[in-house]
Order: sequence, then C-alpha cells, then structure tokens
Amino acid sequence: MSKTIIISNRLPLQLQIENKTVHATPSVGGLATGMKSVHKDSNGVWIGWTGLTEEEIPANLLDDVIEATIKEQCIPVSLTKEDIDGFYYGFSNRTIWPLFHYFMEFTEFEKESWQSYVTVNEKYAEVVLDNIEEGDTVWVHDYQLMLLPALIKKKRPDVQIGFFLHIPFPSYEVFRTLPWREEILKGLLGSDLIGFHTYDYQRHFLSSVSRILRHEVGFNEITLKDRIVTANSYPMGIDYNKFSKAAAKHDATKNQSELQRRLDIHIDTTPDAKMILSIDRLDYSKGIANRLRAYEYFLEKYPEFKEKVRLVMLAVPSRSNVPQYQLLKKEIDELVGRINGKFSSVSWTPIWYFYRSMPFENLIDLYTTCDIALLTPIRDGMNLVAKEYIATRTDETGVLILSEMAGAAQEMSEALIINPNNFEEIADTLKQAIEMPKAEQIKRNKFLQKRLRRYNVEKWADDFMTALQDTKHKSDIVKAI
Ligand code: ADQ
Repeated sequence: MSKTIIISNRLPLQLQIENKTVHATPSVGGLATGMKSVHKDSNGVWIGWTGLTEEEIPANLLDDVIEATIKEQCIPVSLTKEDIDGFYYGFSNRTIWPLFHYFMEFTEFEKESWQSYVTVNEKYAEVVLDNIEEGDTVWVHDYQLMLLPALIKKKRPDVQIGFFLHIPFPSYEVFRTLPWREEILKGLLGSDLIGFHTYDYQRHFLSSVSRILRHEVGFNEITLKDRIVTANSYPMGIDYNKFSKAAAKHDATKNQSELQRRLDIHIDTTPDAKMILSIDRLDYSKGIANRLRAYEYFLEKYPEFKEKVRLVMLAVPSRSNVPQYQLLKKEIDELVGRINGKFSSVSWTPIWYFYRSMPFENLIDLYTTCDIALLTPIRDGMNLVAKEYIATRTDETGVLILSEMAGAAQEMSEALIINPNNFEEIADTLKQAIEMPKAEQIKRNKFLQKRLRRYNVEKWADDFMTALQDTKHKSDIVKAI
C-alpha cells in the first residue's frame, strides 16, 4: 500500500530519557494536527530529528529511541551537535531566517554553515530514500530542508514531491543577495508542487526562478525540460474546533486558574479596564520592541487611558543560542522595565510580561480574557496566534489589531490592520479598538470566524495533498507528449 512520507526538521514528538528509559510523547502543535489525516490516519510516516543529538543519546539506548519513535509512526534522522550548530543555528537561523524576513543586517553568509546545511539535507535524503517505496508521496516542510526535494527527485523521479514553505519567500532583490541562490532554487524545483502561505510569496519565488535560473514561468507553473513544477498559495489554517471548544469549556467552568483569577481581579477593580494581549516567540521578526515603543507612545498621546489598560505580553523563549536573540531579550527586558518604571502607579502596572512557554489551558485563559490582541510582526509568514485569538472568542467580542506584514492579514481584512512601523497609526488604532462598540466587534468577528472555521488546518492539508496528486496527471501528460 502506498503511503505519504512527511518530512520536517523536528519530529512531532518530545523524547525524554529518564532512568535509562526512553519516552516519546506526541506534540500537539498546529502542524501535527493538520497532518494527522495524512500521517496517522493513512498509514503515513514522519521523518525528522528527535531533538536529541547523537551525543545526548547513550549508545545502549539507541535502539530504544528508534523503537519509541517508530511507535509514533516516526523515523528519526540522527544528527550530531556539530550538525545542529552548523545547519540549524547556523545556516537555517543565521542566514535563511533573517534573509527571508528582510533582516539583511542580521544575515550571515558563512561557507561552513552552508556546507553543514548541504550535509544535513543529504542525511535527511538518505533516511527518506531508505524508506521510500513505489507509489509513495512525499511532503517536505520548511526552510531547513530546501535542498531535499531535488536530492529525492534525482534518485526517485517516480515519486510525487510536495514542499511547503512556512515563512515568507522574499522579493527577488533580497533573495538574489544569497551566494547559494541557485542551489536553493534548484533544490526546491525537485518538487512537483511548492506551496506558500500567500500569493505574494509565490510571486516572489516565481520571479526569482525566472530571473536567476531563466526558466519559463507562467502564472503558477515553471516549465523544466522534462517536468512541470506548480507553485501555488495555500494559507494555513488552525485547528478551529480545538480552540473554540477549549474556550467554551473554559467559559462554562467555574474552576478558574490562578492566571485567570488575577486577570479577573484587575477587571473587577476597574470595570472599564481593557486587557491588551500579545503572544509570540521571542523573535526579532515579531516586532516586539516596536510594539512596546508604540504602546509607550499610546500612553503618552492618550494619557486618559492610564490605569485603564494593561498590556499582557507573553514571549516564548526561542533560539537563545543565537546572539541576535540574546540581544533582543535584553532589549525587551529593558523596554518593559523602562515603560513600567515611567508610568506605573501604586495600583497599576502598564505591562505584565511573561518570558516562558505556557500550557495550553493558560494560553486559552489569555485569549479569552483579553479584549484586544495586538500583533505587530515586522514580517511573518502567516501568524497563527491571530487566528487562534479569533477562534476562542465564543461570544464574538474582541478586537484584533494585526500587522499588514503578517500573511494572515491577507485573509483577515475585518481585523484592524496596521503598519508595524507607524507608531502614530498603532496608537490611534489602539484607541479605536478600546472604544469599538460591541456590535461592531461582533460584526467583524462573525466574518472572521466563519472563514477560519471553514479553512481550518485539515482543509489546508487536504487541499495541498489533492493538488499534489493532481500534479501527477500533469507530469503524465508532459511525459506522453
Ligand atoms: P511561528 O513563528 O512559531 O511559526 P505562529 O504562526 O504565530 O509563529 O505560531 C506560534 C504557535 O505557537 C501558535 O500555534 C501558538 O498557539 C503557539 N504558542 C504561542 N505561545 C505559546 C506558549 N506560550 N505556549 C505554547 N504554545 C504557544 C512559523 C511561521 C509563521 C507561520 C507558522 C505556521 O513563522 O509565520 O504562521 O510557522 O506556518
């Protein structure tokens, strides 16, 4: 029976070694949920790294690790600490991530980390090729594995290969600065279908292919000598029911978490108080520093809201081995301290700042309690937090302020859309959000919820897989001509 092979940098599980026993627990992220029907329900396998390097796994437990991952229908790719340093912290997160998010000043072009990226992509290819059978379909995920499609296609031209990029594809003028631009494009063109979150990313990619590789490019197709590659946009959705059901349950139970109680105390003591939420990984692309500066400007411009608003800011630790992320952490700590020091009174702190990961229930506490979500990325492939916030608003109230630089803004025009670099606009929009009548909030959220409910993450995965199967017919026709 043919199967689908999913490949991503990390496997959708957490591995723990305790008392010489190996435990694998499935992780519940959006991607894992979306791929469930492709993976678990259709006898598929998932190939990726376990999160533990070769050095971290005792030799006598290697077989146990493989066994624990196989139980979850996963196959591990074995990587060394050196691989992770060069490929993940190096080329993926110091070259591709900043470049594709237009942070050219943070982009490093290091030959050694490029070589590590090539080596690790080859390691993934080896595991894939060992497990592939006739008639299988392959779906590769994200920017860490852009060479993989061509490495597979070269050895197995018979299999259909899909690739999805979860981050933006930058404009040609930015992409062309990459010394290994041709290799990256050729790697991606090993796919039969390449998916992006938005039409703009698709357009940027096609333009790079046409100008750098000089291939013939149509609206959503690239003609190679022997094949046609399709590039299209598939905006990723969320597991809508999971979020809306958790929020409904949360509303119905009287058992409040400590976090919820604290949030409610603030609201009880100041009835017209408004809670403003921001949630992101601590990443420079997310515009956290800008957001804080804009919030500071808002408090200066509209002092009547002092004591009445609070920014609840959750920043999830991320890539803390990369120097830019350490600097950003310091900058955010200082900004929060400065703003709280400047405006706080005995009874009010303008910012509550959490630097940690939170369990799902607390995430729901935050989404359901906060009146406004303020998401101001400088660049963001999609931004699922925006969608999750709307899905949890079971009474249809709440205002989403969203950066036009997030892919999600293209589908969420009923949100208040801002330019994250325009503090004047953010301050005025915050005022508009605070004063927005309930009826208007409900009207906007009805549209948003309807769309998010329909285009959920399962529909996204289905649409992509259906289009990938269709590319098979296209290549059969080309072969026949
Ligand atoms: P991310 O940059 O990680 O993803 P995002 O889309 O916002 O950004 O997803 C974050 C996810 O983490 C959300 O599902 C959220 O619920 C979860 N999360 C946030 N805070 C958490 C916390 N404290 N504890 C637990 N979970 C938390 C990349 C791209 C995005 C793109 C996605 C999917 O950068 O642009 O939307 O992939 O393609």
